[in-house]
Amino acid sequence: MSILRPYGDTTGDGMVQVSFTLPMANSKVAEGAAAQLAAKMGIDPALVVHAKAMGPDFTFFVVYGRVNHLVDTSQVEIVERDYPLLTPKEVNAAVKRALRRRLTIIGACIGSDAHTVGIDAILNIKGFAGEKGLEYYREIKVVNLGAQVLVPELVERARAEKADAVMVSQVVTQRDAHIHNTTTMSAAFREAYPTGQVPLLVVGGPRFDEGATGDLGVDKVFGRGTTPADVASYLVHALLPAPSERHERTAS
Ligand code: B12
Repeated sequence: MSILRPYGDTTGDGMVQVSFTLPMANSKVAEGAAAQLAAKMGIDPALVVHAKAMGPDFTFFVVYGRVNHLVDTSQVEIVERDYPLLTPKEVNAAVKRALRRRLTIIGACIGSDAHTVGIDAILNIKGFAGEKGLEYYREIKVVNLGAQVLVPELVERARAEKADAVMVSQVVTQRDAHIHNTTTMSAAFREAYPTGQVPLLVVGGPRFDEGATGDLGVDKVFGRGTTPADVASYLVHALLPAPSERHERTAS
């Protein structure tokens, strides 16, 4: 069945729970304002189940209620992985066969962002979700620049290392910092490199839209839950010739 309603207490009852903050002191009026907002969001009836002062001028709310909207799962648009998932051994073999040198990738958290846990999960040997990070791959050289790297510094280092791919992490989304920083980064690479020679630009973070590559000016966007194998397999897919072409090249 493609048409669904949310589930709260019983199947199909349409019940949801939302939370938000209003810039008002905690009071009965503030609770009424929260209920009014929820009604305008299509939650009816809306029950304010939690209200807590966040300092003198703000209140945090949790509202529980019924939405009238239906979800049509046949209309959902997602970005599917369109390349095979490879083991570290397969990735190493593919790189060795196609390049006859190691693949160099350079990673960083750019701008003021100091959230390195995500990119370290992908790059560091300790890895993520039971998978080892890209440092574990013999045929991949990882240069991890860490936190709060300035874009000009990243570009300069990428050139010095002759990086095949640049991996940027952005976790903070306040004032759309992740979008501004990423578009600044991709523009800087396009300006610094001749056309057709820009390294593969990859960005990741929990609040990116994976379908936004065009708007961000990057080759690939990875969201929450990404694992090192997803990324290593993508590098093989995007940077190396397809297996049949690889074979032809070796044969000729
Ligand atoms: C740990 C943490 C911190 C630590 C960071 C330590 C460190 N060395 O990273 C510290 C305490 C320093 C910190 C500071 C701040 N934090 Co903080 N932090 C968090 C927290 C709790 C967890 C983040 C995390 O580590 N997740 C685990 C990793 C594994 O997940 P991930 O980052 O999503 O990464 C995965 C994917 O997204 C993807 N990925 C990520 N990057 C990349 C890159 C590439 C190339 C690829 C392929 C994939 C990829 O792969 C990863 C594995 O699957 C989050 C809340 C939360 N629960 O998420 C808040 C959170 C991110 N922080 C927040 C804030 C506001 C801050 C501060 C501004 C707080 C303050 N007022 O000082 C500062 C900012 C510091 C700065 N200059 O950046 C907010 C951000 C809100 C927003 N809308 O932007 C959050 C969401 C908390 C909240 N709910 O308010 N924080």
